[in-house]
Amino acid sequence: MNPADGPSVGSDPPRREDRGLLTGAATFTADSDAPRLAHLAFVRSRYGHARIKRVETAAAARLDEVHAVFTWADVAASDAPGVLPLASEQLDADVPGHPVLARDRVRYQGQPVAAVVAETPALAADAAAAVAVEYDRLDVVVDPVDATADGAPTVFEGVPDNVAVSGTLGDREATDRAFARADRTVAIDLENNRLIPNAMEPRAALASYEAAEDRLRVEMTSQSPHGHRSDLSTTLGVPERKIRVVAPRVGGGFGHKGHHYPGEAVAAWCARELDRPVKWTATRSENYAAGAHGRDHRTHAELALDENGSIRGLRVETHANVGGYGLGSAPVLPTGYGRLLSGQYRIPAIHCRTHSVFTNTAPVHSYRGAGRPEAVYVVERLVDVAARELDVDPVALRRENQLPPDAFPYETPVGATYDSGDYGTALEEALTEVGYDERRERETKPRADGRYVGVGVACYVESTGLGFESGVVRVHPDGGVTVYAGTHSHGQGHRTTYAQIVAAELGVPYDDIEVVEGDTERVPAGTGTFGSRSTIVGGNAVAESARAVAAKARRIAADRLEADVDDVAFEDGEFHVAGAPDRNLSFATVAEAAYGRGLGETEPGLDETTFYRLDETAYTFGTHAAVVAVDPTTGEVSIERYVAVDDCGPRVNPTIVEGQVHGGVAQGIAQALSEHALYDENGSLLTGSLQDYAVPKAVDLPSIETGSTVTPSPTNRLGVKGIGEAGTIAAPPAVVNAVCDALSPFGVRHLDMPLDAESVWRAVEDVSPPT
Ligand code: MCN
Repeated sequence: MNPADGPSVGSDPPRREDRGLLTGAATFTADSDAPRLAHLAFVRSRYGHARIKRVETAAAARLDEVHAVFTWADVAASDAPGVLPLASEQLDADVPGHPVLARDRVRYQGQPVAAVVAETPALAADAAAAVAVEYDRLDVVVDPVDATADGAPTVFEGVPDNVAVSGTLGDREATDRAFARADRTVAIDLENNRLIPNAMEPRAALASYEAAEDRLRVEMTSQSPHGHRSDLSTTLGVPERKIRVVAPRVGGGFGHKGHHYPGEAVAAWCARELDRPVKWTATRSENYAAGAHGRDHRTHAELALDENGSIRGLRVETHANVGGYGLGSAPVLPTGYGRLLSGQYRIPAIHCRTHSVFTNTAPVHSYRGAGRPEAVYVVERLVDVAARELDVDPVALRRENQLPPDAFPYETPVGATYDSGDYGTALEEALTEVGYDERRERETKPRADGRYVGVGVACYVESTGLGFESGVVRVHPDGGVTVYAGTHSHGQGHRTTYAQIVAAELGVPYDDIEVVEGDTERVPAGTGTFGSRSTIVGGNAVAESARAVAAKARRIAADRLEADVDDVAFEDGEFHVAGAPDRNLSFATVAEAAYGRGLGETEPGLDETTFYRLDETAYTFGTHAAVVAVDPTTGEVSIERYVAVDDCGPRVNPTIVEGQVHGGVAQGIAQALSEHALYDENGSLLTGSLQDYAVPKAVDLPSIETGSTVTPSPTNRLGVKGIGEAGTIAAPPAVVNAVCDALSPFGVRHLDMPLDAESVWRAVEDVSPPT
């Protein structure tokens, strides 16, 4: 087969992953079994904030087929530290870490207090219900602004103001000067609603302990197997070399499965303590109560402008909810969030101040977009509000301030260096597609059906990539190829796209290439899949290895053909001497030779490993446009058109890229219109199940129309940028801008997400009817 005829970069082979998913043959961690398998269930805190007076385990332990009931005292008596590593060194305060089972205090509803291991999941759940916990309830705070008020309940004694860490970016004085000189200033207060990630597959782990070798094997739902190995090593006090993390198929993650939690760590600890395999599968409610949530920002932002609409300055102050414990690096806001505050615009002065605040809610961590949706929402709402106050078209204001294509590389006042971009082209394409001009003309009058139509756009810039990844390309003696990568696809389709990249670089048929991820003993090292980094970092890692393998194969062929290496060409799957096509060798013959069967001077093996490192970020960008119709009598919002034009550089697989955009937009629309994780004043999660937390159904979503522009990134040889999060970043401001546009005849200036029917209806009722 001529590889050039097969799928390669830029083509659309169907996702290899889908056959198993569509036929139901795919298996997940919860499907795994083991001899003598026991099951783990947790006793979780009923309260948002309480001291634990007593945990009574005897009744549960006496139940049939209950193998053990553990509390913190048992963990403390073992050789495991039992505490999740936090980003403590990055915090302003030296707070205690998250114990895998509560020590003497619980700081959020759902925090694990005790663990029960029994013969079946049902027996474990029954036994967990038989554990009696006596609490002394403490005052609760759930809102990040309220938590900084004088007299607010204190989550950690050592942090009286509840502020885990504060930070600033940009030049305060220059920004204040820009505001002092400005012709106009515009301010907005907005909330970025708290969300709960909803992967189809809840978290799960099956841990086995091999006592003779003192080795742990933890099969788990992970986006970052090597990262989890390292976290487990710290929490369990077991060297990394003694832990094997295997992540089989993972049914979605959205950031949620990149973090380290008590569930998986306790399963591994129990397996060691009991010397038998132990499985834990989270219920949906456990995932809701005690998995990391996302977003939850309160922001005050101000824009300074000239009278001609040139933006002169931006000031932003944000309180972000960290939850009961600062997991990982999530609390450190200025970098992931503040760095994006210049958006697509030339803004001479920006200052951003952030406060990451402890509250009695589940830990908040990265959820698809992780800081970027929050930043883009601030900028894109502010620009729309400014346009309305200046009485100019929101698109005209964007055009006035957008960076031109010759501005790159562009250094923003908040420390980002944008690599490449052509923002205007993506904007114009989206506007043409959505029919922007004709829709604007209809803006102020209701349609015949009484609905008000609005159109909104959001222009975004998104940081993608960074860090290191390993990529191995191993050619087998028969010419087949296995690729190993340190990333871990959990829906993104790396088995397809990495094979396309390697097929293009190596020139072997796509069907001869297999991709392996998700096993710390088969893959040398890895960082994982998050931050839309896999293609740019992992893809370049496997591409480098493929190039090195191709070069070596050519040397071996030259040896065998007794020709100069520069005279050897590789075409149609064969090496041949230039000008002498009958002096040729197949790729498989060269592969066989590489393993010693007829090897000449060249060292044996056809197997290369690259530790690829990316120090510069690639900035994906685009424009999304939404057309909505709002019924002012019911508050119901329907999205009539949704157009997404994204630029992630060359697309390895355009269909996969579009799929990524579709999924992200669906989640972004969900944030804009329906999803909201809510706690009451006691710290009880009100939206603790799919029944209460309004994940949209397919009928609630519009048809998503995708377009693209292609601006390669100079940061990497493939020229690619990431695309996995673009939809969740652009959709919320596009939809909210469109709804506010539709409601402008009613004098509605801003509405906080989610724009559900009740809040839209109330907003319309609260203002005077249009004249
Ligand atoms: N791609 C491409 N050409 C490009 C860029 C990407 O063909 N120029 C392809 C990639 O090769 C890959 C997919 O698009 O198959 C996404 O690639 P990339 O943007 O590199 O993102 P990652 O693979 O690192 O995925 C992470 C990203 C994040 S951060 C979240 S959260 C997320 C997401 O991807 N969670 C997902 N997409 C998801 N999709 C599914 N189905 N499930 C999730 O949990």
